[in-house]
Amino acid sequence: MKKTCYVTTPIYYSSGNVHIGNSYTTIACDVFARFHRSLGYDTLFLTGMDEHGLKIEEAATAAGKTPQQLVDELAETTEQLWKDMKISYNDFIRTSEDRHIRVVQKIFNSLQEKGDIYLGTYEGDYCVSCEAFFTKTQLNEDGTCPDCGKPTRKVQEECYFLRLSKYQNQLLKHIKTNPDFIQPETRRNEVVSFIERGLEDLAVSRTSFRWGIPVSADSKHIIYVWIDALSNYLSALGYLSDNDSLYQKYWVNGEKIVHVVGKDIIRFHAVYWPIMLMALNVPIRFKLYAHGWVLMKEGKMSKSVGNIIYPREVIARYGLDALRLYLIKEMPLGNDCVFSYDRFIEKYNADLANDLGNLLNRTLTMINKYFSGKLKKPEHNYYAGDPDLENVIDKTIKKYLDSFANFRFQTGLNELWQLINRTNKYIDETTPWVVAKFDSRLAELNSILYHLYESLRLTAIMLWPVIPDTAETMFKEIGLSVQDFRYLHYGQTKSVQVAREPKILFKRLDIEEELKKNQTADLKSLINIDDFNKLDLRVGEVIEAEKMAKSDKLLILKIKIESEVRQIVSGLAESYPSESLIGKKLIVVANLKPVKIRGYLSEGMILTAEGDNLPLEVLEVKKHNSYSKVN
Ligand code: ME8
Repeated sequence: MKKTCYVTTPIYYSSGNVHIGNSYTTIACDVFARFHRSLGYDTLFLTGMDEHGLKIEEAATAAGKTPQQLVDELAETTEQLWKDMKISYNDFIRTSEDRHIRVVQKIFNSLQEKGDIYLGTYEGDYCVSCEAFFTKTQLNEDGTCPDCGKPTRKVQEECYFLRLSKYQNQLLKHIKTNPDFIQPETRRNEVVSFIERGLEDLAVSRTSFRWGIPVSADSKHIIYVWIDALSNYLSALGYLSDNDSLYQKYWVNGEKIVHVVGKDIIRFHAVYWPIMLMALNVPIRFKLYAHGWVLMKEGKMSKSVGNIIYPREVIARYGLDALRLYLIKEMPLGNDCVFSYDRFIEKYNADLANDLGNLLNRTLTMINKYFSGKLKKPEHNYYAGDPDLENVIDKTIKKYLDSFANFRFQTGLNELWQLINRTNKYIDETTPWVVAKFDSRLAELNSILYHLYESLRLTAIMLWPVIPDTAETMFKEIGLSVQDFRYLHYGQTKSVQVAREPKILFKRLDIEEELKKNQTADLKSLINIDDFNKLDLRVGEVIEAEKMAKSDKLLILKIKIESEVRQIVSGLAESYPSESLIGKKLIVVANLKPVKIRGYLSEGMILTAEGDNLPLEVLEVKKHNSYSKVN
């Protein structure tokens, strides 16, 4: 029987928020699933959507839709995105599906029958945005949510609780006897100290909204999102349903079970989920990998800062594999990584265009030029450096197998790039173009190119989980009709036939050009008309202008707005001689709080245009005067 592997992503909130950060989780799981499939594991890869809760109910009302309509639309767009990103999931579970609802209700009932869920009263502070309750000590000083900083609401309601405290010691024991249960170790230590501080029973139902799964015996209560959401990992396997064969195969008797989550949701997976399983007598067979965040230079991606990058925007410009490789190669397990277009383009040129693209192109060109596309396995080595290259290949394969099996993709890829670079160096050392000048050295030339070929072939196989499209193009180019992963050893190829006209896989990008294209991407976040209406813009006529003493840039202007004369300090001196402004009618922000600039009062701001190495230019009106409206 084949070994099994069950890998899951978190289920995404139905909020249309799939950006490059949370797509990292899904891509990483895809790499893990493909890797295990390539090794012959019977792999089940689950992803899906977390569709219940107050936030979704409110978003649907605001959009004039029913919650079901809203989540249906978002599920469709998300699934399409995953398909376009070559995510090889086997099942897409949605928490609004019957197959899930039935199981969650049974889980809840069974925990209640056992006495592990009981009815009580909850009093405390609730954050709608994070759908989380907080104790007084957890809130920020001003009473706002410690996670998102938004205001919290005081609530007091009857609700059901899950007895966490009862399982505290059992959970600690499990974590301590299974050191690789939570990885990386830093996250494991955080979880242990959280549990050691003492677990409070967890509120697991709500009566304040309707969009969710009702407790079957007490339907005014809705089962709170985490019990609902976490159960997806079992409901998708048919647990507690008529046909639980997947549950038996992948969970009870499975070889590998891996949940992958971002660091912000570790507690739910490392504490609440295993306790639910203990209470249900389901064996805790999973490992938890907690990854860091994809950040921007300024910090977190957020709608209010306006710095969110969506995968489609990157893919449209640089292709899917460039995005997949960047995210997987830049993210060390457990830490954060930073996404910036300058680094992205730099890595694109270095890793893809130079190192990998060149190796493929140089090798295939030479096999074509010297041997009309065909090679034979050499009978022995000729060049003294051959064993070294063969050793590097062997070592890389070992490290790749070990690190990818343990979710350490960055480590594995760094090794793989060392092999690519070693192979490029091997070309420079062996100088095939010199060897080719001697008919007597044909067998030696064949051997050199065969070494290059084998290195490329194995590289393509190891790259397949990460950049499947590129690897498959490489397979075609090097004449592999099937992706035969069994031959993950040097020297397994008997004869070679490569494509006669090699393709250029990745063209070098001009960094300056590309960064220019991104400038519009630096737009500030969206504002609504109410925000805009807060600005009081007026036409003002410059009646006096003088340069500020000891300043190259600043002018002190007297500006007449209707009957009032204002003093405004503006940085126009390098672009306009002071007298040239007199009489100009400019646009002024008239309700800016007055400030002192170098001791001079400034009561407003002049609107200007800047950029593209041009001098600052004031925005001027010709016909209108200071009684005209500006909007
Ligand atoms: O948490 N970088 O859903 P979600 C990396 N529904 N990962 C990020 C990220 C970033 N910038 N931003 C978010 C939920 N994530 C729940 C899960 S599972 C039973 C329920 C990750 O849509 C985040 O850490 O808010 C999480 O792992 C995943 O995206 C989904 O987040």
